[in-house]
Amino acid sequence: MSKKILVTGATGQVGSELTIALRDKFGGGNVIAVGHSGAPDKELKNSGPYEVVDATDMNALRALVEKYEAGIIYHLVGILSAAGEKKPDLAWRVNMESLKNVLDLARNLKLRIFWPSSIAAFGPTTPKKNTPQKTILEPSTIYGVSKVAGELLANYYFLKYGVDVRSLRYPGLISYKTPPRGGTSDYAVAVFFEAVKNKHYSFFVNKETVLPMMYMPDAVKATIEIMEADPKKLTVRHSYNLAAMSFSAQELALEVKKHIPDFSYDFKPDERQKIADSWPKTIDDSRAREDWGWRPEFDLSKTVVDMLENIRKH
Ligand code: AKB
Repeated sequence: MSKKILVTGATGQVGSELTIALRDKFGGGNVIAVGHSGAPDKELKNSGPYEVVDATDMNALRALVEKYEAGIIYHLVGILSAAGEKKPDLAWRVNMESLKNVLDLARNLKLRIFWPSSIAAFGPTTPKKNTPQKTILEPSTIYGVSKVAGELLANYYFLKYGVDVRSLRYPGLISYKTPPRGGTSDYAVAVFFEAVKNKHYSFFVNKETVLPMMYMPDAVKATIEIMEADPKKLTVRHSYNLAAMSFSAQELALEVKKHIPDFSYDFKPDERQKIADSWPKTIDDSRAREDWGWRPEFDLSKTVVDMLENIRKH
């Protein structure tokens, strides 16, 4: 199998960091960043090939795989939960058609695929504490519906066609390289930028809101680890539960305030509160730990220190 890697959604929150990590590991020329609407930053553009393709366009995507003789796709294209509620038809089309294209290419060209699911696959009827790997999946957002459908489709392609597709249910992701874009967990990113710039942040969820979260270096590590894992060890082909930490919006604000004493904050919940309330508070990721040795490195205090340091630097 060719060692060349395509990363779709490369200018997004995960893509912009995962692409660089993959280039560091496998060489810049071997990792092709594929963007669509977002503009690549200097680092992404200068560290290896950059292509513009709409992943819902099967012919264009196939041409790209053939041009580079790619063997692996990290398919990160997706419209997130809050943005999806504003444009459900578009979210379904982008999230599902692009995934179907990637799975069909994998089936025909024997590619290995990574595709992220999310805690958004869970819904109001899912047990909220220590949410099990196998549980009720009845999401109330179109994004969540596309994640459940995507998990089922991925597993179907694995069973029916032997496609080597691997997936993680990402928690809310905290990172400093790209601004938050249409997610419900965005408050856990925006608070850092606002605290540094304006010394004030209005959370769009209430102070008791607890969600599973993860710092981006852990998400990147997990993504590369599952893709490098021995396929015989993978017992889940829908999507693995993945966890690092859970905290309330208030706990996050207090942790930031430890480092910025004149930081002030308040809570003005909007329509995203309902989405946050439909998701779990803590996740049981023991299957990922047992199957391929998953261990997170960042807790809340380490994350806050690193985020503030990097935001000030950049
Ligand atoms: C969102 O908030 O929509 C995403 C997610 C949890 O998948 N960050």
